Amino acid sequence: THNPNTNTQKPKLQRKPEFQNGCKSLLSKYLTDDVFQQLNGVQDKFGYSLAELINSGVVNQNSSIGVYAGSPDTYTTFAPLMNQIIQEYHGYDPADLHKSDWDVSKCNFQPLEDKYCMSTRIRFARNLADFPLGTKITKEQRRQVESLAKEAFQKFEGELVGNYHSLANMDKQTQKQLIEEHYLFKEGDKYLEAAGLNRDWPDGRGIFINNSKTFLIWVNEEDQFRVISMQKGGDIKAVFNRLSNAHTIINKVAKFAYNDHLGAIATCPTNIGTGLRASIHVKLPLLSKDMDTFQKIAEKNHVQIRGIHGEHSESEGGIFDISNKRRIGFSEVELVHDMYNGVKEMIEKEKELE
Ligand code: ADP
Ligand code: CIR
Repeated sequence: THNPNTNTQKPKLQRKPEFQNGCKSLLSKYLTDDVFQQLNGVQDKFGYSLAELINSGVVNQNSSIGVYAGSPDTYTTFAPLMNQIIQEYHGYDPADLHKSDWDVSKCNFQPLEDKYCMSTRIRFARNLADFPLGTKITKEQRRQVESLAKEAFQKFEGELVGNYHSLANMDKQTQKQLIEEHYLFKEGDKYLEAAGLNRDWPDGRGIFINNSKTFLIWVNEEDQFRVISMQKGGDIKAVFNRLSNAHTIINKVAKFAYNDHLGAIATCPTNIGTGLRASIHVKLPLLSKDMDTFQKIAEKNHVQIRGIHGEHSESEGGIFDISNKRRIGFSEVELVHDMYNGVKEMIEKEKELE
């Protein structure tokens, strides 16, 4: 059941929404009375309002962030709120400039042990310039994005060659299997729902899969594109190398929303900049019994701990998704190193406990 109207909020709220006791979202922290007064009633260049920007965090009080942008311009128009969220999450200042570096030869690490590392995945998020983001996009525009993508997929060569599968044409069993195997996005995320990102579902959504199932592109989920490289085991360099090649090719055919300060524009402020999340599914049955120590190692290395079926999911069999937390202020090479350092220290600790 997807509400088709979740993103058509009234442009001006009558009063500041309430946040429950114990609500820890960055939205609840930074939507002060002053910021609310200043931004209530304001709309960005695509007509996106404060009400739309914050609806997910108001409806879902257990959000960690609580906002989704409506267009590249949301970040500028709503800067008094967005800058503070970005500052706290990434440690990135309004005057900072985005860095990018995809030079795989600068990765000075060896593959991590397959005994602990089940699989490695690195993705980056992108959205097209000149379109609103998925929160505000129309059905027609979403279809346009999908058509442009399908055209571009035809031009892939070598290892990247594969097929596009539209979600609307996919049978339920295939969909379920692709989700379980960690290839495909889930359906019905309540955070995305409240931000209007599930409107017209499954229209315009789909997944490109290369022939060896090591290179994927999600189309029109939270971001218009999630470009993904993944394979079994802990050979981060191989996964990063494939993604780096794909990045070069894709940038030749698409014009993405981008600026020198924010880097690549993403729907969620956690994904701006590189849009890069490098993760390993790591087996840590002993370390994870001591969540305190586990968390401390994570924080020290700027990595995030997620469950095995993605964000907001649980672990299974002591396996966790460990990934770089920051996506901006550091280059792709540096962020992959964050993930590597975190996982390496966690494996070392696990060995001590064996
Ligand atoms: P993202 O932020 O990249 O969109 P999610 O947390 O929503 O990621 O996870 C998307 C999917 O990718 C989930 O099915 C998750 O289990 C899978 N995934 C993430 N990291 C890995 C990994 N290292 N190996 C295999 N699957 C992974
Ligand atoms: C939250 O605030 O908890 C959700 N809106 C998710 C935030 C970060 N994750 C994401 O963008 N995938």
